[in-house]
Amino acid sequence: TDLRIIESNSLAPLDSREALIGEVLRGLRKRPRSLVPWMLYDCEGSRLFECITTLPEYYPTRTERGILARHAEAIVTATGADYSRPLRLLELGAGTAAKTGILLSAAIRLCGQVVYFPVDVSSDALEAACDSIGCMCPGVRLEPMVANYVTHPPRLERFNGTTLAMYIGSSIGNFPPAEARTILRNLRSQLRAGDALLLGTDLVKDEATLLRAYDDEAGVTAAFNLNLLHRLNRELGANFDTGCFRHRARWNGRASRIEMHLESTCDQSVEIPDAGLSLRFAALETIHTESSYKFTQETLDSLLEDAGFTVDRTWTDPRQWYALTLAGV
Ligand code: AVI
Repeated sequence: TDLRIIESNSLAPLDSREALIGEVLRGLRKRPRSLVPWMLYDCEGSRLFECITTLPEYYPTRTERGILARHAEAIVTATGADYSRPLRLLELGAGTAAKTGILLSAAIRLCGQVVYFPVDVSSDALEAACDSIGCMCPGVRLEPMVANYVTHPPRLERFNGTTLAMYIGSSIGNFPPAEARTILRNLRSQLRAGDALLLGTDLVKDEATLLRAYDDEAGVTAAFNLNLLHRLNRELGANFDTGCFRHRARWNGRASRIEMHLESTCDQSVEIPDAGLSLRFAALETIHTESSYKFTQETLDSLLEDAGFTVDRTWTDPRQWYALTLAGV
């Protein structure tokens, strides 16, 4: 399949070296120090994230898959699509499309003609997505696109049927609220009356469950977080001693988010030659590397409404840990 490529510069930039240096300068010279989540996803980071999704403590992936498996046909039906016309499934941040096949199979059963339009910054991930969807749902037409959907929201060509946009995997939760709203507003501006959005979000729950999901027994999430320092060592010639930083997961109840930090275990100096930086870290000082926002039905509804969507229906699991919300334009 041909990949359409749109230049990108913020989510996980196609030219990551320049952006990496820019973010290191922006985030490590100020206090409190912070870096941006896309930096976690180099090759090793993406591999570690795939491992995280299978951990016993990391419930979001399997909970979302369970909701999809149970309600896929109801979700497609609730879009109100006219099955005499084709159905287009646009997926933001498709990744490897591991869960999307469930919805596409339901769409094929209900509506003969289905077009799958996955958008992702990683061409490797898109190729994997198209391979797996090609096998799982052979009747689906594939139109993949490499793009940064934050800076360059995909332009949708006119289409003689309903478009269902999917943004699942709780990825919206890794953006601060203002950015999340912008992403959804931009997406909405590409949709037309009758089209719909399916949004996957993680819900607020007891703190211990949340913390376990981001600080697992086997230490995979710790390795995922610390890999960011290995990446700066590999790509920018930095000399972080990763034995002198430790992974911390915190629940910030006021902001309703889990935060991942890297905490310095002692007073130390670090050089990052390719960014021209010399840094001093005090013992217990942290670098905030990721936030993962958790929603309630109310905060979810207002996020969608502020972005101009109307909430149609939410499907959840028996414990109400995770939500898939269908919203109209
Ligand atoms: C990709 N994203 C939805 C994950 C999350 O849960 O926020 C990233 C992650 N970070 C640590 N574990 C998983």
